[in-house]
Amino acid sequence: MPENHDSNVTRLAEQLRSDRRITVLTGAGVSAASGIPTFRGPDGLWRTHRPEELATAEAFERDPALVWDWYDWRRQLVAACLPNEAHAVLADWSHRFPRLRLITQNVDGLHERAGTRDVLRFHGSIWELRCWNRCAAAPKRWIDRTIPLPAPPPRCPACDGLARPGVVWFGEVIESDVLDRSLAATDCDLFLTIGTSSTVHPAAALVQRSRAHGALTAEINLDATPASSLVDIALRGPAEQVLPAVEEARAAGEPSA
Ligand code: BJW
Ligand code: ZN
Repeated sequence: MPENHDSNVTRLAEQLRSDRRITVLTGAGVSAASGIPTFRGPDGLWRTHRPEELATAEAFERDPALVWDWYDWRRQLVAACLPNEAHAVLADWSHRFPRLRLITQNVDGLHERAGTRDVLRFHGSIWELRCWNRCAAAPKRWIDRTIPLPAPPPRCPACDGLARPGVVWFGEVIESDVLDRSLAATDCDLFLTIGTSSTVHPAAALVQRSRAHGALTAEINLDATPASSLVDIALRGPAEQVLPAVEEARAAGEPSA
């Protein structure tokens, strides 16, 4: 841990107060300790799988069975994992601080399983499906937690056409309501970006936007990212250790009853 780590932990802990508008943005690093691989980096999913062959609408058009095989595998992997200490601290804060908003790029649902309220799912959910034809008779999206999928690729219950994973692929726009609420959440007092490489847009731009609104910004990450030089507080380390340390410092600084 860098020399100034402890003082930065204390500095961040002092910012965590009920009257503060706190916005948290999370990425794959937050779920790493749960056993869910990140995308980039030495053990990341993109080391062995090309994003353009699996995470684009063109890839799905070309080979829906291949894309579903990959999502079916990831759904089984995620189902076998549990939320970790990072999820637990953030879930606690979401109840402790009424003005906290949590935006996640993760599609795994672990923040919800840890008990976080009102999660904004920026890139959708691996547990939701959508009609590929966008037929009018089907709901916009529906939940399907069946693992493994009995006969991939799954079908739309309304038109019997292909169903697709309810996630946001490269080249696709973020759902307008989610984007609007996320942009609104950048108008905050403290913006915390955790476990994301800050390379995928528009999520990566949220931290700059919060800065423009005058927020104090902080990052928790194992490695340096494009956001590291922008933020006021950069805490280098695993989220599942740094977040409990920040929570411990916050609780220690609380006036006793
Ligand atoms: C730890 C840790 C531990 C590890 N503790 N830390 C502007 C500029 C440039 C490009 C664009 C731009 N605007 C749009 C684009 C194009 C594109 C984009 O951003 N490309 C760049 C990659 C170059 N963006 C889009 O296409 C987006 N759509 C869009 O903008 O629509 C408008 C538009 C359309 C067309 C043209 C132009 C504009 C959509 C992006 C969708 C991303 N989808 C994915 C897949 C989701 C579904 C699925 O899961 O299968 O989302 S890709 C993947 O990346 C996934 C993630 O949510 C996302 C971000 O990844 P994340 O979370 O940051 O993970 P990693 O692995 O990158 O990083 C993990 C980090 O954790 C690392 O830093 C580690 O060090 C750290 N770490 N263990 C703490 N224990
Ligand atoms: Zn349909």
